[in-house]
Amino acid sequence: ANSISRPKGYRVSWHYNPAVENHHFGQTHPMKPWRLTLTKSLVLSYGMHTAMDTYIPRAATKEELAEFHKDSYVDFLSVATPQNIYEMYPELAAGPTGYSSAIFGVGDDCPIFDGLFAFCATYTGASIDAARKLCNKQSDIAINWSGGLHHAKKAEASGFCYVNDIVLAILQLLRHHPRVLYIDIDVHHGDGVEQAFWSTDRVMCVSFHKYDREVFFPGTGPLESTGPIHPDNPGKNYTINVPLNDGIDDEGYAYLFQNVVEPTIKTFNPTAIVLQCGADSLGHDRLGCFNLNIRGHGNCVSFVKSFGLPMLVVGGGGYTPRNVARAWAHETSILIGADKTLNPDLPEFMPHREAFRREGFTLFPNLSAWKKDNMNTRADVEKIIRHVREQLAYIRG
Ligand code: ZLV
Ligand code: CA
Ligand code: ZN
Repeated sequence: ANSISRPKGYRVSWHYNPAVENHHFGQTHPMKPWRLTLTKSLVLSYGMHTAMDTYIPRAATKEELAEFHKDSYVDFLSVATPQNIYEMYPELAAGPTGYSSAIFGVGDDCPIFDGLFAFCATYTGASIDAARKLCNKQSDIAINWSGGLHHAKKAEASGFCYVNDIVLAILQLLRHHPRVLYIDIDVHHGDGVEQAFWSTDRVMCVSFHKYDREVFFPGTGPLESTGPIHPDNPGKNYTINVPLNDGIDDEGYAYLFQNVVEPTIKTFNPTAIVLQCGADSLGHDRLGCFNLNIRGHGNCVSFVKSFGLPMLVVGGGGYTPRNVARAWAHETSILIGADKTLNPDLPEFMPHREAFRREGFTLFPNLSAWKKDNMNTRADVEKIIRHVREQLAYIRG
């Protein structure tokens, strides 16, 4: 049916194994793999796959996961099932529902569900595959919408994330790339990636997020958190945090994003960029509190792409599935250079079209009109930009 010509002068690859769609965190859990089904449906129905190399990557192996994660944690993930978890760890049994204490971070946010290991190995396999295609220059921009699970730690699941596919992908990139810039526009702080590369000057981590230490998960990522304090530690100043209040809009976010990202790229001089595109920073997200529209979110992708560096693009959070799919389909079109020509009206014939009925069958519904006022003042934004510029004065690319 539809087809889109390949971008001129660069190659884009799409890494997706639909096996991720077979897994569910539980009926009431906000993380819905269904958003990936809807994203795929839009990408294919618009014909965007014809402009990319598409790969169905194999699952990551235990050995591959152990390049970052602790062996005992990988072993645990590979054997734990809803059936055997209480036998293996009786201390987890709290009562009829839930777990009492956290073993490897397992609990209500990170339940043990059927096929958990296959799910983790599948989304991670796609990020590792994407990174390898960038390393051997078979691709200039590699996309894995099923990845981006930025909270996972070396031996701990956290915030819906079990295996940190981003860390594993960056470790692949570091085999060929001297400096990797990580940028995270998920509404939550990218704490797992930050922690993994806290003490190195080869990876610079930049996260934009809602910050409220007491009430908003994970409670880390203040402006002052810029790496280790010790003057001899190479990671000092190689972390940038952009803490935000509720309700930031397209204009404020674009201004901040450009004034943080551009000087960071010019100073750090990365040879590759990893962009985490968590879509819970959109307005109307079930867990988020920002006010971005699909175009406002996508402008971050366009801006990063404009530097022309090898790019790994991953998904992340996003809890209103139809809007997640709209954002990631739009961002796919940006990455293949087709955003100006794509019809904003959704294809007339496509699987699951009904899921998009509520806001009208458009890629760009108005997501600004909702409960959150913008609590970020001009002074807050200028303070952040000033702080980042002062910080960057300490580093050399
Ligand atoms: O989008 O959770 O607030 C990347 C990502 O960044 C918490 N968790 C922790 C602290 C105490 N718990 C709450 C436990 C609740 C367990 C289930 C929910 C269930 C229904 C609706 C909302 C939640 C929920 N959980 C909302 N926020 C949380 C956070 C974790 C957020 C992870 C974001 C992941 C994929
Ligand atoms: Ca973030
Ligand atoms: Zn998030």
